[in-house]
Amino acid sequence: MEVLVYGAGALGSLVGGLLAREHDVTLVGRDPHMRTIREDGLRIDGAVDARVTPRALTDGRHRAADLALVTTKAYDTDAAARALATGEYDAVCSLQNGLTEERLVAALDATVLAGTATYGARFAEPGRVTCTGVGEVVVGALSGGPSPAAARVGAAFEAAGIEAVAAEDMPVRRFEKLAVNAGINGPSALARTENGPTLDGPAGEVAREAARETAATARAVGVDLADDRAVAAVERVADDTAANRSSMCEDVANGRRTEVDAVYGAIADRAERHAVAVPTCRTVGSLIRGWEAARGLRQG
Ligand code: KPL
Repeated sequence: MEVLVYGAGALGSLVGGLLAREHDVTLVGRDPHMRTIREDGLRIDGAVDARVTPRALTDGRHRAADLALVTTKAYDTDAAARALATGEYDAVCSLQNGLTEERLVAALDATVLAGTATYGARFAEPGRVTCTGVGEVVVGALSGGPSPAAARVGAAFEAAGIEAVAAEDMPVRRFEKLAVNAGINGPSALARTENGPTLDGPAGEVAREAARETAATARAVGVDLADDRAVAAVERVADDTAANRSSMCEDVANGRRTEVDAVYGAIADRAERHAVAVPTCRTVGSLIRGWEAARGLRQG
């Protein structure tokens, strides 16, 4: 299968690199990472060891492939969609945080699939990414139900040795993932703790309440996510990734813009439309936005 990975950060490089063991992969990212991959290949270390030679581009416009995986930060989704709209893809699948798929649907003619990935990835240096935990990739139709495109994508992942599931319940899985991000990312960034201690320490109740509020919001938009399932998902991921720092904690530690709008903004917008109270998500979102504003990281 020909696969274009748009957004060769840590997760995009890891997933693209693993796929390149079996498929024809093109990574789209930034120099010096892309230049190093062109010159020396891509090295994966940690829980998986591999050296692969995917194509590495800094411009993802006017390309064609069977599948485009979108792995950019959520705030770069519109730019990714504009670039992908100049090319041709049978299917486009998001592996991003936040509910980004609707934006891809609005911009693209291709079949847009929803996806989640629980592989842990850390950018080590240009040309090298570390797998900090073997997980699984789940893909499926955005509105749920069977999807031949998702089945093909799932089979392509499995052929490359990646644990993959083609799921028919993506609506609930998307909100479950959003609950995990709401529960772990903001509290861990504010407490500056790894995922495990975030749940075990004083920030744990904030994390669990953010998950319950996300579940209430999901139910208000017609997605049947129980509070207990959302909280259990947060606790499971925090446990599985106990020693890792969340992407938001890393962003704050490195003085970078975060995905606050894609996580807490997405919950608050939907909650407001359906008169659901989400005070914890609003507070966590405001604190992270305040941190971004003080550093000039917010646009508009
Ligand atoms: O997606 C994540 C992130 O760090 O952005 C995990 C590891 C699941 C924590 O929410």
